[in-house]
Amino acid sequence: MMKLSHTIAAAAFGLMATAGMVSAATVDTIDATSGQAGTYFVPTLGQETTSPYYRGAGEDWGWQHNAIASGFTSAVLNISAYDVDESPCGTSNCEVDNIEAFDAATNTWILLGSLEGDNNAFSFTEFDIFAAAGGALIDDIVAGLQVRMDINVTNGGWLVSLAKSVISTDGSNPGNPNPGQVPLPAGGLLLISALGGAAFLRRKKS
Ligand SMILES: [Ca+2]
Ligand SMILES: [Ca+2]
Ligand SMILES: [Ca+2]
Ligand SMILES: [Ca+2]
Repeated sequence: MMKLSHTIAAAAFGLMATAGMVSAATVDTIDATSGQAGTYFVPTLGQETTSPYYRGAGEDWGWQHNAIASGFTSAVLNISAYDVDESPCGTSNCEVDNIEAFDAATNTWILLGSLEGDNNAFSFTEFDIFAAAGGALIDDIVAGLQVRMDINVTNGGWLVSLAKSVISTDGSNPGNPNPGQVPLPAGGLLLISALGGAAFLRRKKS
């Protein structure tokens, strides 16, 4: 009987995990709507190559995630970047944008890796922040992880913008890499202005 109930509990847990309903699973998204001072997340799709969001070597910046309750058994950081011109981009001097997270216990920034985004598109780069530095960042995730980006560590002339930074635990889905507020597609705007223009002409004629 004992064994059977354990089996049922394990099966129920498995079902919940499959459905993404495990209580520890969390998604924490930092973007323009978070309103953090000193951050430059692109608010709206279409602003990704405009100032102050599209930034170069001397314009490094960082942000802070919210505290996440302990108990998770995996955690990844997904950063959505626009226009990362990483290898292959010629023979030398590709765009290298390093992502680092802060370990409070040792008062050091830990290198997670470089962005591997697409040219002229938003895409996620995923970093394992649970296994990084032998688990040294787990307590920092619980406290609220500090993250920063060193743009162009090789000092090239490349530019990059970010849409969001997402921590997801226990396999939860980080969502869409695009900036939060998506405007009407250009076709929709054209249709609306065309309809408006037609209505205006009709009124003038009548
Ligand atoms: Ca830099
Ligand atoms: Ca490019
Ligand atoms: Ca730590
Ligand atoms: Ca670029």
